[in-house]
Amino acid sequence: MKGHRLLYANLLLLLVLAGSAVLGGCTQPAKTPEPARPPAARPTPVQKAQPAQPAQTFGDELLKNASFEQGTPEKIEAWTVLPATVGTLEQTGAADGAACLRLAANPKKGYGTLQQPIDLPPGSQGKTIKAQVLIKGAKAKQAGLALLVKSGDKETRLAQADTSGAADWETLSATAEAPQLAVGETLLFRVMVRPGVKAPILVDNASARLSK
Ligand SMILES: [Ca+2]
Repeated sequence: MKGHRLLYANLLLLLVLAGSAVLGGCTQPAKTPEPARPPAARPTPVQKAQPAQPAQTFGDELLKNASFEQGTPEKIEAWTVLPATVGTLEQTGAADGAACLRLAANPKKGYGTLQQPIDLPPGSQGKTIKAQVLIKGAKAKQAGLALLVKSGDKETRLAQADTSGAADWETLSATAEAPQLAVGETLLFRVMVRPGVKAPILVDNASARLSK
């Protein structure tokens, strides 16, 4: 009996194996799992075209005699040429109008300086003040433009731009937030020439304007 049971068991096993082989042959080969797809991107909401930011506009010229057209060669109207500087009006080679300013530093007295106070109209605080000037004849960093607040001997520089050494007229621009001036403080527009610069530096078309 034991031998029969073993035989049956073996037969059964064979049948099961054969059956599974047949069935396996009929069944579709298991599909290889597809690679996981990245989650579908959410449809991006249609971006509404943003209206272009309007270019910042600036108001009237705040400087007097901004193009150096008024004055005598040695007395330039509205501008102060500090004693360390030799400044003369030139009637040739101007970038704007008929005249420009020729500026040279006195090597014994430090920086050459040309400046004018800017009268800020009421309601200027928080607006942008944009200063510009054209300069010719300066090598890199030989001359510069600065906006500064002066109170007695104390000076606080708000913005500065230096020459890059361009061969022709170069525009220097400096912008700052219009300051709240306390009593005794003055906002100055200043052009500086480094000590010892011998080549004449020409200055023209200065400008200081407030954003609207
Ligand atoms: Ca001019």
